[in-house]
Amino acid sequence: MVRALIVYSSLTGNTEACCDIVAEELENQGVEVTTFHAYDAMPEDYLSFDICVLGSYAYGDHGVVPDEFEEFYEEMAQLNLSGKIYGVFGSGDTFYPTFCGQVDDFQARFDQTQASRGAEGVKVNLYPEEEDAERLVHFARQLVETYQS
Ligand code: FMN
Repeated sequence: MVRALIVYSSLTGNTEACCDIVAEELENQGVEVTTFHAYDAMPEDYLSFDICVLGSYAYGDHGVVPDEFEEFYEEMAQLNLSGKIYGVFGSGDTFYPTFCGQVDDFQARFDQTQASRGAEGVKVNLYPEEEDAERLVHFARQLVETYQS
């Protein structure tokens, strides 16, 4: 069975709602899903999974990685995830000059690990509305399709 790990962080529930949509669709696609909060996860945890997913909100005026992901983000630089598929989603607020910069930052980090991007990152403005949910479902399906191709 294909296995996916989603590591996420959410302060006010928006990213968590995105995470639930992604997890449900991965399960619909027959994937066994494990979900860890950023506080309880280390980048090495991805080594035991086929599909590596990360969901984070944006923090700081330039959309940077939130505090609880900082160590994780730093440690990702030493990780080799070649052969694995990854995908990043996140929530932010278009009010800020840099909208969802954390999604780009985490994608760049995953690229350094030599994992393959299975789907383009999804940036959600605040809480996922219907159209966002569709993009997140598509994201999850694409991750599985890329893994299987
Ligand atoms: N969103 C952005 O897109 N870019 C930012 O630079 C940014 N900075 C923020 C700084 C602070 C102090 C706060 C409170 C929010 C900021 N946000 C920014 C918005 C949050 O990322 C957004 O509200 C998000 O939906 C929160 O997700 P959560 O409900 O999962 O915690």
